[in-house]
Amino acid sequence: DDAAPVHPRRNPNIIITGTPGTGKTTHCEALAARIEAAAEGKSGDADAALTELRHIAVNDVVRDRNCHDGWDAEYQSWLVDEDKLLDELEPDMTSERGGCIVDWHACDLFPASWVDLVVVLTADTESLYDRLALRKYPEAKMQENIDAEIMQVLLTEAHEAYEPQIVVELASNTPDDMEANVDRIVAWVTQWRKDQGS
Ligand code: DAT
Repeated sequence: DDAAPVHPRRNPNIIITGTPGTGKTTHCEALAARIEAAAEGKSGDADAALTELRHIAVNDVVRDRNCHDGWDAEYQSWLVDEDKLLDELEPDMTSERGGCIVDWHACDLFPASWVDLVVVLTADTESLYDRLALRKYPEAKMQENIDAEIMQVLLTEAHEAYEPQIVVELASNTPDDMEANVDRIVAWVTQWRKDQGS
């Protein structure tokens, strides 16, 4: 029938994903600042919907709650235990409050029922190269990430795991892009809550 889907939560859960260096942390920090301003009542009415959002930095969860089988020195990253990670995230992601903003360089591990929006950040090869070079990534890791971006690995992963209408690709090449993207995400959250009547 035509009945609107019933959501198990008051606020949308959002995955912010993309190849390392595309700007996940930067976007999430900007969003977190907007959430804080909203909580302090410093922002306009449009931001009222933001006060119940929370940023979950998955990298910190992996590190602090031991969701890994050690550190891969060559790739300079954790060997992630995805089952453990999902167990740790489940209480927040399935809560009635919802509103989790999760940033991670993969997305298809999260059950579709947990996810209301998937933002795939993308960057030009040149911007990405410069950003990863600044991080002094090992050559193999650098090349792997550049290749993944060119081949749109994250976008494909998102499209394979989730309904097309909840996957958005946003360019992240300039600070203006970032600001526009954050505004778009805020507007989307506000609309989602209106649609749910929450
Ligand atoms: P990620 O978390 O996806 O690995 P990041 O947020 O740490 O990426 O960003 C990597 C670097 O690139 C960082 O120095 C900030 C810069 N950056 C990210 N997004 C940008 C944008 N839209 N415009 C300009 N610089 C950006």
